[in-house]
Amino acid sequence: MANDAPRFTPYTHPAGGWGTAAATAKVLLEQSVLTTGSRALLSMNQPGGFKCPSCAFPDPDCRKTLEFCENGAKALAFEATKHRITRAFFQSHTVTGLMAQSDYWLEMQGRLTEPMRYDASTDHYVPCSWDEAFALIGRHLRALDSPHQAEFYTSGRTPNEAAFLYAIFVRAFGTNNFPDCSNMCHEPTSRGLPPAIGVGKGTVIMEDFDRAEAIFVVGQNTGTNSPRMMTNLVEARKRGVPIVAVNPMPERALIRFTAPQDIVQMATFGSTEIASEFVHIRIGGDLALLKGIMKILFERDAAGEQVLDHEFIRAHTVGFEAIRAEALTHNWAEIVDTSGVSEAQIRRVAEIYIRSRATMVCYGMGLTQHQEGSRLLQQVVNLLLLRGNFGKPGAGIAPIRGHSNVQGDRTVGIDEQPSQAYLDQVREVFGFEPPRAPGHHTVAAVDAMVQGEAKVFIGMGGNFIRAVPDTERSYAAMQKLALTVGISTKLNRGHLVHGRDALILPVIARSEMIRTSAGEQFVTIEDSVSKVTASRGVLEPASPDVRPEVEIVCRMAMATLPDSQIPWEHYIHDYHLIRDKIAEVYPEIYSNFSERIKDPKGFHLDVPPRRRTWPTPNGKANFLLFPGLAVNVKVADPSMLRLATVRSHDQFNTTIYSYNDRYRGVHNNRMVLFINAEDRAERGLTDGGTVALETISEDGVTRRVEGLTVIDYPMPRGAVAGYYPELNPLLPLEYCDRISGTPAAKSIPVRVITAADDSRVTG
Ligand SMILES: Nc1nc2c(c(=O)[nH]1)N[C@H]1C(S)=C(S)[C@@H](COP(=O)(O)OP(=O)(O)OC[C@H]3O[C@@H](n4cnc5c(=O)[nH]c(N)nc54)[C@H](O)[C@@H]3O)O[C@H]1N2
Ligand SMILES: Nc1nc2c(c(=O)[nH]1)N[C@H]1C(S)=C(S)[C@@H](COP(=O)(O)OP(=O)(O)OC[C@H]3O[C@@H](n4cnc5c(=O)[nH]c(N)nc54)[C@H](O)[C@@H]3O)O[C@H]1N2
Ligand SMILES: [Mo]
Repeated sequence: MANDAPRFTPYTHPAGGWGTAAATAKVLLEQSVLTTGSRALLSMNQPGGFKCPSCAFPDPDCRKTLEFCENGAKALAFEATKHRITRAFFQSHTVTGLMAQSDYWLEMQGRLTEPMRYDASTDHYVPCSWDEAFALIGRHLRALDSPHQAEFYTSGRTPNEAAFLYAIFVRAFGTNNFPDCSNMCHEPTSRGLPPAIGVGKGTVIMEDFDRAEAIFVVGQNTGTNSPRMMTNLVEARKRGVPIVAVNPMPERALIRFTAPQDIVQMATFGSTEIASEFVHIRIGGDLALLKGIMKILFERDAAGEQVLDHEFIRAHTVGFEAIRAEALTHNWAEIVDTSGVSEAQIRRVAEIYIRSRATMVCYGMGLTQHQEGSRLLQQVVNLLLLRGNFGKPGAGIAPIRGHSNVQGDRTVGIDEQPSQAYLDQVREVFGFEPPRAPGHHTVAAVDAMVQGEAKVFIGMGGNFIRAVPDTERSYAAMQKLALTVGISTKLNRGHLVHGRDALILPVIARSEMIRTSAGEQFVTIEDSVSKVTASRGVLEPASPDVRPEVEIVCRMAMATLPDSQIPWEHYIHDYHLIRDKIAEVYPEIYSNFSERIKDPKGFHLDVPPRRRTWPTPNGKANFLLFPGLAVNVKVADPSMLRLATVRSHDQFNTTIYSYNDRYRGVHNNRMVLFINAEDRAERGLTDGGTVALETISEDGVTRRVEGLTVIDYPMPRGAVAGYYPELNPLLPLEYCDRISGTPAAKSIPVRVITAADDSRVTG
């Protein structure tokens, strides 16, 4: 159909608005859930209802309107879909056959309905009972020479209750191998911020958006990945608050937005200008921008202007002199060259920062996924400290988290480097000695598979193999394992790239009811601003044979640790008992959990920097030095381009909802390369032509992706972009942040290969 032909037509309307309304209706219709879906939408993020399964952005306490979010609705529609995968489906497809299908096709098959076991003799998944499945897991885990030969992955949709028990089970089994989706995501936040301010979390709450006098949105595609935050940005702009958007891609919603909740704006086709300054940064140019702003602050301070909060700096911080001296060493030519931003614009941005008495910096993967992501974030902290932007209304650092409960999972123990204090509490409360040595994060887990050290992989949600770097090497490594287990709602690549034994264990989803012998249960979620709320599903489970994640964790534990003294059986039925244990293990933040969670609005966990208290070793906020302007290792090759792998508007991580990316004007194609027209012309390429990309690396491995359509796009010179996960084969496993191990998925050094290049090589 002509309609399905790939095409690129620049999007010139405001983001949001009627396009959003239409897209929501379409997706509910396609998943055949128009009535149940819209009914469920009414309970989403409402007191007594369930938490949106999409992103981690908080929902407001007091907005009267239905919180309407196109991508939240999509996530729900795909979860509440009428389509089902039954045993007949697996009977009619071999795993090899399924492997040839696209991620989109796999997703469209619908919800998993019963446990399945891989049968190597026929290359089919075949039905197995839950008892058999747990027995197989127990057998494999008990047969290992060491508990460290197993990897226990978590993805951030898993609720607190399941994650907490999973952490206890795995530690009782004997390892800290907790690769987590956050290891590919906000780990630079978790590791980079603690030495600076004492916590690895954001320091703002929802109300701060209403009090901020300037908001920075750096390396985050808000309109697509945290659409509910657009409401806050629109409201801020209406109050006249300047918004500085820093991004190599002029993301449409950061330029102009129509709030779908705003009846007047919808009726009049009105819209709000979002960014008062759009900073078209080079990939990896943010450090230079930050240093430029700081240089201006220091120079104006030296000239006697009141631009720094000296009182705050004196009372609360250490390390000021060193970072000042370093920032002043950089000259404008190098700052402008590295950032790609003019001195005049950096001065305008600095002026906005200086005039604001309360500034928030929100950021996403555009800052975290670089080789020095953790240290880059420490420079964001430096900038904020200079004007005392912590512990006052409207100010602070705001990592915009990904998965809806990714922050919560970390809080309740999913951590490969747990603190000794937590381990002591676990010993105290559960009466066993947990392992003390650090375990594997995601990259280390893949490496252990490559080295042949890992034997068992258990995935609590997510799509590990499709999310990790170095696709080809990772697939091969995964296939060497003795057992792989996918605990999932939907079929994904992770079930098809499997070990010798493999299980698919289908779960009850966020929007669905959990009923046990003790009655209906609810779970809890912690959002990006450390607010904990209850989530109660309202829909019937996808099939009678799907199970809650809590039950699956407990039964894995019972099958693996038959002598365990922990009352796993009780936790299956009564989630209050789990929350009581969370309160015992974390008395400082979770005391009285069961009582406090009764408040339908939830409660905030304590974040000490909000009180200007710094749980760092020296009890101060630390200015941390990071000399230079580069966040990635320099590559000498003059043909090099920096590739950012990003999300389209129609995907949730590895889940592909469609082949369109409305706001970027792309239709029916995900194999695209966004490139600056001059970079394109210099390479003799044509707009709309087809090329391959190859990674520039020194490890002798060829990493190449073929068949990418070239699209002229307003990218800065030297920067290109394309979609994750299709481009993951280009990302070397070792190419990650030194401190946090987070893959540098936003700055892969690549070169473009054309058919002519290939014929020169071979001819
Ligand atoms: N609908 C939807 N919602 C989601 C998700 C989803 O896939 N779909 N995923 C969830 C998850 S797990 C996460 S982590 C978040 C991700 O949300 P985001 O952080 O918004 O994720 P990305 O799309 O990876 O890209 C972020 C932005 O970084 C920019 N960027 C790239 N390189 C640089 C750079 O060097 N500097 C700067 N300043 N910017 C740069 C890109 O142009 C892009 O706009 O969203 C969550 N919410
Ligand atoms: N190149 C590149 N790679 C990246 C990124 C990038 O920007 N570029 N981003 C990284 C980031 S930020 C992240 S967070 C990771 C994402 O990595 P993951 O979190 O592992 O991936 P998802 O695609 O979110 O996982 C989707 C699967 O989760 C399962 N699922 C959905 N809901 C539930 C539920 O309620 N319970 C359970 N048990 N299972 C459920 C479904 O089966 C679905 O197929 O990818 C990372 N990889
Ligand atoms: Mo993420």
